Amino acid sequence: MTTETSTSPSPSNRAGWRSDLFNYTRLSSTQLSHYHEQGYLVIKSLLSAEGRRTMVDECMRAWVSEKGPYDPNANWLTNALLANIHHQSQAVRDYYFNGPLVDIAEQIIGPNLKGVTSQLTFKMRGHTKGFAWHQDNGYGELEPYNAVTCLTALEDNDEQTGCLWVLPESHKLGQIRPGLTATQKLAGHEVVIHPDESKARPLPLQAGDCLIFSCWMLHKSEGNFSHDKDRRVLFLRYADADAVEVYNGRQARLGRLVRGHSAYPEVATFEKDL
Ligand SMILES: O=C(O)CCC(=O)C(=O)O
Repeated sequence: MTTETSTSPSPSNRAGWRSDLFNYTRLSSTQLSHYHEQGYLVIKSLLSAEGRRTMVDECMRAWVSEKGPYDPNANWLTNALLANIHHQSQAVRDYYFNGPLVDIAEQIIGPNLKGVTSQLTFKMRGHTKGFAWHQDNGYGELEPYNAVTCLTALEDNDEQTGCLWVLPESHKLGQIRPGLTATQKLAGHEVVIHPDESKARPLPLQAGDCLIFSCWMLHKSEGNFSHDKDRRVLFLRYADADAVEVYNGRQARLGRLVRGHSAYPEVATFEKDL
């Protein structure tokens, strides 16, 4: 399911950043039902053309300075991920902390919210390794189980360049524990689930569109088999402000509070002045 956005800024946002970079929207009840029933939703045009340009420029500066040119011999995670991109890009920081996804995450999760992951997930041309079927909660189980992953396309993508695939309604399976040890997780082992793929569907996105899905949604992507196009996505994740890391002695997940309040003082102050 895809949806259109309006361009009116959220009344709840504070002043002081370039809101012309983003298109604000609220989910309709039909959209919310689709998200809860199917486990995912595509939202059109959350980035304006200027927002996408600014974000790509800032992200590429960070990517090139850290990664250099694509190296087929590098580890797959090195080639695919750049963590904490909001530390290096103002446009990402504004989008993550004050952009339209905050309103959307609030509608799904509730009034108390934190941002728990920001990273680039890129498959530059030549990068033909995909991501196997997994749940994002399989890489790091957060509770409560209502965290939302948001993948914003920085350019048009499709099956050739390695768009996302989802298995609609698979979030109803609940938490799947892939059995990786803490050491394997730290070493970057890949979570691999083998579901019945007969109902899987590719979700090509246009630049500026955002695919959101549940922490239990099974998703995968193939590699980028284009010779002249990159597949660049901004990956953000939001969770309840009191969400804990089940795999880490149920300690509070650190993440910037973007709405409401947290019972954990370490969350209330985390990246507050960033
Ligand atoms: O970027 C992709 O193609 C897949 C990313 C993904 O599945 C993830 O980071 O959880």
